[in-house]
Formats: sequence, C-alpha cells, structure tokens
Amino acid sequence: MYILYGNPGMANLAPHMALEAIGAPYRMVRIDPRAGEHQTPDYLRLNPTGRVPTLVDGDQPIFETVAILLHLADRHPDAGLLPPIGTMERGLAYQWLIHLTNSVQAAYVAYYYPERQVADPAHADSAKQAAEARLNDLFDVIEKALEGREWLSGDKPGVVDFMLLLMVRWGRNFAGRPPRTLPNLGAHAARTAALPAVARAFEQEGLAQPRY
Ligand SMILES: N[C@@H](CCC(=O)N[C@@H](CS)C(=O)NCC(=O)O)C(=O)O
Repeated sequence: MYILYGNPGMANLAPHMALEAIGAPYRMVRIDPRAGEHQTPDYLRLNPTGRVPTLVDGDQPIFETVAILLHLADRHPDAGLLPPIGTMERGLAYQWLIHLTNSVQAAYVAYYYPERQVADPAHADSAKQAAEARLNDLFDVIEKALEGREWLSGDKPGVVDFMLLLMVRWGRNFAGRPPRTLPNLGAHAARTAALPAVARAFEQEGLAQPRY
C-alpha cells in the first residue's frame, strides 16, 4: 500500500496520475501547505524539505515529484509508464523529466513564491513577471519538441506526459499566454487529460474547470 501526501492541484497530481494508471492500492493524505501542515514535526520526519508531495512505499518515504514518478514507473514496469531501460527513448524520457523539474518547475517556484526571490518584498511583482517570461521561453522549446508527436517521449503516454500536463496546468492563469494556448501543448494537454487514469486523478482531487 502506497501513501501519497499532497494537496489538490499541487505537485502530487502527477504521481497521483501514475498511481491511478498503475492500479496498485494507495491512499491520499492531505497536507495543506497554505495551512502550514507541511512544516509540522510529523510531516518533516517524512520529508525534511517541508514540501509536497511525499510518497510512502511500505515504511520508506521518498520525496521529489520526479523521483517518485521514476520510482513508481520502475516498480511497475508492466504499466509501461517509461520506455524500456537502456533505449534511446528512455534516455529522452530522463532528459524531459529532469528538464521539467529542474528548469520548468523551478521557474514555477519563482512564479508562485516571488517574495522568496527578492530581498525587498516591493520587488516581488517584478520577480513574478520575470518568472512568467522565463516560463514562456521554456514552453516555446517544448512546443517545438511536440511538433508531429502525440507524446513527449516514446510512442505511448507515461510519466513524462503526466509531469508535462501538471506544468501546463500551473500556467493556466498566466497574465499573457497560458501554455495551453500553444497548439501542440494544448493538444497534448487535452490528450493527456482525456486518459481515464488522469481524469480519475483530477476528479479525486476535486479540480474544477479549466483543468489545464
Ligand atoms: N522539487 C520539489 C518541489 C516541491 C514543491 O515546491 N511543492 C510545493 C507545492 S506544489 C510546496 O510544497 N510548496 C510549499 C512551500 O514551498 O512552502 C518536488 O517536486 O517535490
């Protein structure tokens, strides 16, 4: 039995999609960072970074969204959520997962917590605008990579696509150009959101329209 700690719409949503696609028993535990629940001693024992998500596998907690996705895909190879090990497609799946967390997700942390980027809180709006501009550049690259492709890596959907949908969704309220408005990213998001496992994860987290 897995336990996934998180809060609706936060980074837990991608591992939640993976758990639904795998079909292994799991339960969700809500940890609301906006209520400070990610900083309690009990939660910090599971995840000393004080962030969501955390997956508990047996009695072992594991943090970092993409590490959780890789671990779940490895634990359940029959679910086919990553291309086979040792293939070029697998290498490209690593490339995109690491890019999505290391560059795209990191830029979102600046977008959603701009006050942490600046010494003077008066400059937080400017930091947020800079983060949105950076995200636009990053999404231009992914838009191009999706040209002529159904899925971002390999020929079937998997954890890379779950992570990308999460990243697209987080930009749904951009002041300028939400990523879903780019044709390839919009089509990819619609395709991924229509997968039954993904639709169930959204429904279980109670996520309202617009979904991405
Ligand atoms: N790289 C980490 C980032 C996790 C992260 O920043 N999670 C956000 C929610 S999506 C969070 O816990 N925010 C609370 C905070 O930063 O105080 C991961 O992917 O697990």
